[in-house]
Amino acid sequence: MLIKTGRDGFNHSLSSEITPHAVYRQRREIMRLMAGGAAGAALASWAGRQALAQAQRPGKLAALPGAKSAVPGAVTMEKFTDYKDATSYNNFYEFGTDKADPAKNAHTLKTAPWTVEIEGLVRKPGKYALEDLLKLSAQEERVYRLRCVEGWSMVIPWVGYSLSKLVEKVEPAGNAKFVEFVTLADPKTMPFVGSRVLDWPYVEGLRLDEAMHPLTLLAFGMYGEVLPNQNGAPVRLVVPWKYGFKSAKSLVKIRFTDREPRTAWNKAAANEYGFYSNVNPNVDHPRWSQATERRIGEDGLFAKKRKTLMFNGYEAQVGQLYAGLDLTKNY
Ligand SMILES: Nc1nc2c(c(=O)[nH]1)N[C@H]1C(S)=C(S)[C@@H](COP(=O)(O)O)O[C@H]1N2
Ligand SMILES: [Mo]
Repeated sequence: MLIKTGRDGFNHSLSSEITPHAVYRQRREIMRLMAGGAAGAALASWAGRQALAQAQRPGKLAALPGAKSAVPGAVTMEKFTDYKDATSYNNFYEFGTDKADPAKNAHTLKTAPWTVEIEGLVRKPGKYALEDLLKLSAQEERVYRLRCVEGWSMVIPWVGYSLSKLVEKVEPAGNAKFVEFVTLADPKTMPFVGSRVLDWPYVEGLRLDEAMHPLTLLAFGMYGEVLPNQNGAPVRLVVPWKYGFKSAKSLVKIRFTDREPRTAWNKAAANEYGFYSNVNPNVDHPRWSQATERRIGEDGLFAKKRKTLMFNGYEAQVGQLYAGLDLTKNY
């Protein structure tokens, strides 16, 4: 029988067996059943109620729901990475270079108040408060693969909207060809800003047409909640067909230019990290192969590596952006 013991009124020995990811998916299943009129049966089960209670807040952060995206290719059906893995295995060098560092150190990041400044070759420059950015367009859920150049990948349900919505609103000038993304570099709250690992602030860039592609996501949340600090709160980019480092976290400035921006990784090692950084299994990183990847959460003894897909599996959607470009030279 069910004994109410835990803080949230449920039996903890049982709840500990349910991962946030599992309950999140269960909740979606419940929503589906409810829509189909089978709500009674689903909700009658304890597991269902547990799922509903926990999954609404997998990380106990503020809820940020998004409607399922209708953008072609925006929702992969692959299994989500566990919320716990997605929030404890991170790259966010401002908080340390070890994968566990951001989860340990990023609590010092102050995410409110937050503004994103729009500048450069644009008709409507200015500072946009996060609250206004959040409301600029409807929040969508996008389930994207994200592949790191180091050879690991995750599948994450992001919440946000196409960056193109913001770009259209600020009206780039006719001579704007590139977009530069500048992230926060605050030595007071970011312990590794000042270290020599990178030339701070962390800067990334896209061609304007890449920035305008509907899959390029301005993300405010994941797993139905606002972003945890270590994942780039309060707002970041997610560019699913490019290596993870293109997806700049904790954005403070978006600058429109007529020249290809110099990016943080390109400055650090130009021969290893080109401007395009499209996921391409046929172009090795100078120090290792990019042919396969390890999906985070599948690292058991018998876990097989996965073959990395061209453009991380988004070739049908984005391949035409690079027609005529030599992808072995433009890596
Ligand atoms: N500001 C900033 N953004 C960043 C990074 C960083 O170090 N600083 N790392 C990048 C890299 S290398 C990757 S793989 C992804 C990782 O995102 P995740 O930790 O949310 O999975 O963030 C990217 N964005
Ligand atoms: Mo990365």
